[in-house]
Amino acid sequence: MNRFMPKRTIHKRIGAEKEKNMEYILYEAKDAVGIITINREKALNALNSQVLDELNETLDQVDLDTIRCLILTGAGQKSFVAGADIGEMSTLTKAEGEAFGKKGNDVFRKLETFPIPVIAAVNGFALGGGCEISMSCDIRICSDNAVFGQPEVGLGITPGFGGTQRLARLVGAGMAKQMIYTARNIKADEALRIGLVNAVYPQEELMAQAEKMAGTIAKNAPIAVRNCKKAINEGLDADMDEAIVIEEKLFGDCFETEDQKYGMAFFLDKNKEKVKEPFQNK
Ligand code: DAK
Repeated sequence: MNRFMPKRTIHKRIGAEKEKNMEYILYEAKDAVGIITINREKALNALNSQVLDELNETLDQVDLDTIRCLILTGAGQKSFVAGADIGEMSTLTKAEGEAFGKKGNDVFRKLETFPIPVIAAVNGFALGGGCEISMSCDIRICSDNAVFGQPEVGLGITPGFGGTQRLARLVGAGMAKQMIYTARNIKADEALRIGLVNAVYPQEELMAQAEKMAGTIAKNAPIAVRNCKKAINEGLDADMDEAIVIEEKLFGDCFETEDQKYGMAFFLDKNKEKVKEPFQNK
């Protein structure tokens, strides 16, 4: 079996034992899709240290043998994540501030480089660290009441969880600078127009649409999907000559895998008899 090959096992509810100990993160596996919900609704799902620790632990527990796409969302209908926890941050010393920043950056980077795609289903406010965590995901879709913004300069700080970097890469430097310098929030329609989100849905449809997209991704060859994520992410940080070599290697890596044999055999099998369901967990 190829080193990239997920075991074709029936999925199970993952991390079930540890889940009990989590106060602010809910995790549910639905077939090959894992749904992570930041569950701190009273504080509009603001990110404190405990939320970041639990999110980190949850990601470590995702069963990559069976889960092929993750969805990240917030509890309730008002907020995805209203930023880093301002109450907790207000009393931090310089050293504690650095430690908090590192904790956030580590978990955001873990999401960004997670082997399988992550869809942010932004169900309301995505401010400061909330906008930043959505940008660490591969794809953002949002509800029609979503609000995005980087309000940090109004609080006397710069964005600290990658906002200056990821926003500029996603929407261009000019638009990112305008959003960050003015600290102006934007609504869902504007976020769609500038390319910060891929689609806007009525709130009640958001999760169904996220699950539909995740399900579509999960049906495709898992090794190829993972390699595409790696190629896009690593290629964006390289110049074109290096980027093409990165793609070449990841393309080559797909060959001799069961997925590649299966996918191509399925195409070539005119009657679709010998190979019925490519890429599905057995
Ligand atoms: N932190 C803590 N609590 C928050 C919060 C937050 N970011 N946002 C909301 N809450 C709490 C409110 O305090 C309130 O709590 P109670 O009073 O009920 O106990 C509850 O959630 C409901 O909020 P509101 O009563 O304010 O609800 P409204 O509908 O009136 O307003 C709002 C919703 C989202 C417009 C408003 O809550 C708001 O403006 N929230 C703050 C948004 C914000 O500024 N977010 C950015 C935070 S700065 C770093 C790395 C990263 C960062 C920092 C450092 N390092 C590298 C060190 C990141 C910074 C940020 O994210």
